[in-house]
Amino acid sequence: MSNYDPKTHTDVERIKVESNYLRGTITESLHDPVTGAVADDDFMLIKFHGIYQQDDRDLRSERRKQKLEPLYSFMIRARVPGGIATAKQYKILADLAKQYSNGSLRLTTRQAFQWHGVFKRNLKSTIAGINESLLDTIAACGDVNRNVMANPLPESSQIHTEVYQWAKKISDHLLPNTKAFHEIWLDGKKVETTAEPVYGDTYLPRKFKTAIALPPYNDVDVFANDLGFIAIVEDNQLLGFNIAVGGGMGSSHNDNETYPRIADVIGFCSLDKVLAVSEQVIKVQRDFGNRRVRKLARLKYTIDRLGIDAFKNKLEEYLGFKLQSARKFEFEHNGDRYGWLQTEDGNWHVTLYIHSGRIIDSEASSLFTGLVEIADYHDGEFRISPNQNLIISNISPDKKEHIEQLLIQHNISIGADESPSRLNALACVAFPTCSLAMAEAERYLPDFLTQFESLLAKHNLNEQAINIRMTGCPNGCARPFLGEIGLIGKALGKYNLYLGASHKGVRLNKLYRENINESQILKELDPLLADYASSREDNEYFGDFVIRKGHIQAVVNGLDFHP
Ligand code: SRM
Ligand code: SF4
Repeated sequence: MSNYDPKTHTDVERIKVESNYLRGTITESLHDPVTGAVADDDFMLIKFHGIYQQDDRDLRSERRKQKLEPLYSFMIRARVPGGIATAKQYKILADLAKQYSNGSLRLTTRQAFQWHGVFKRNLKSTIAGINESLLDTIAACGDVNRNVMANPLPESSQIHTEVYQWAKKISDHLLPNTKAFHEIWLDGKKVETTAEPVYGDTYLPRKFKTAIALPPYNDVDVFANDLGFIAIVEDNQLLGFNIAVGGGMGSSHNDNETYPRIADVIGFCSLDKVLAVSEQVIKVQRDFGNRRVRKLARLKYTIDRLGIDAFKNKLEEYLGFKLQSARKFEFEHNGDRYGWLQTEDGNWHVTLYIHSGRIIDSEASSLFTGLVEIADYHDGEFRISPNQNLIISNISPDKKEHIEQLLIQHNISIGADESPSRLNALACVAFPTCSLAMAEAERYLPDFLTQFESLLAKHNLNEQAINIRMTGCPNGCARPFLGEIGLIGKALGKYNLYLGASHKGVRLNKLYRENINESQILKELDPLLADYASSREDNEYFGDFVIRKGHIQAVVNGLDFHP
């Protein structure tokens, strides 16, 4: 039975239902030589295959003047559960970037790899190459469950391995059933799809995100996810997971119907119930999510519409059993730890600082080339952190020295020379590739941080880590509403300033000043930092301080986000 109602549902629902399980006319679009773009409906469908059509926004007006169509190209996102790739895989992915994209690889805030600037004629070869590495792009985007995040820290290795395996299992379990991907991109045999057992023919009303956190680390920002699993460990044994539902960051400026929301913890499930819980949460959202208004379609709105208790009851009805009471847990922070670390097995791991996850050669560092050389030599893994950094993991003791030398030779940072605030800062991609950007983020953050560091120095706060998260729009791709300082693009050079999220990712921030430029932002922060420097308590984070001192109200419930 289809969920589709042509009278009330959005056009995206029509596109999905008419797509023959995500096939649409993608193959025809790929062969159309007249344009660098794909057909309108395929624009939406390719997302389910891990691909976004974009155009270079730096060149838009020039091309318009020349009466040319925009310079279309595609962003491809791989599905990398838990962010783990082998060095061998990394090498393949980097080679593909060199051959087909703009020469960079991008690590995302959800532990995935992205290629930008791939032209239509190169799409199939790139996707086939990714598949040859034994990774894929299926369901990396689209109205389905996306890349499942997990804590990539090697310290807690045995539990980490288990948690990672759960990320992979959940990710695989929730993959769409359709074979469209293999047919279109890998010239696979045509196999008719007759059903999508989990999703149905209209898939989900909106994207769906899952993460697993391993306390005390909340680097995955588990409460920003539609579905979060929080590992409960006793006597070094993984017992199961607390379940958190209804997180999300996306919102629109000046639209109080939309808001970021922290997920609610609704119970605990043992390991044998994890897949059932993930599947049934999806099914409740599939059946009760809003298909009439896309901007209100995420699970967080479904939950607030139904009420959390009614949602939980519905979920238990779908599950056929009751969830156990949530267990105790405690998060310490949501950032990364940099530099070298040795685990009990004798292996080494090094967390690199990668500015906004962009792996590219520049004047400052031959990062791209250096990582390829390391990948050639290394036989362990490359793990992507949820904060856009890279961990070269499982380096055997005899290989450490050479890898260390390569890092130095290519001027690749392990965070030693960066300020704590820079190390904690995140920015989304924004210009020039993101079609939704209203202001710069990745390209502007380094300059902003230089100004901010001067301000910190003025108040003797250089050693204090303050989470700054900047995005080019309120969709929230760098989880800016969980930043102690959130800067969210309003227009070119103008940002809304948000304050008061916690360092642990358990409280949202709130609007402090609207539509201000760099000098105004610094002017607003100056007295707050002065106050912080003089009257903070021991170990008090900036986000907690501004709330204690009444500079801004605490927001733990998304419904209180707007004034
Ligand atoms: Fe995002 C849309 C980039 C993580 C919320 N996001 C986009 C698009 C695809 C723009 C578009 O739709 O045309 C951006 C592509 C830019 C580019 O050129 O690469 C984009 N999002 C990213 C990445 C690459 C940001 C980064 O700097 O790393 C992240 C890729 C993650 C991944 O590997 O899957 C990314 N996006 C997020 C997150 C963070 C997270 O999930 O932890 C969020 C907030 C959490 C959430 O989903 O609520 C996020 N992205 C959005 C939204 C708002 C969704 C909503 O509920 O309203 C959009 C817009 C949309 O879906 O319509 C969006
Ligand atoms: Fe684009 Fe906005 Fe996401 Fe930044 S937050 S990548 S500008 S959609």
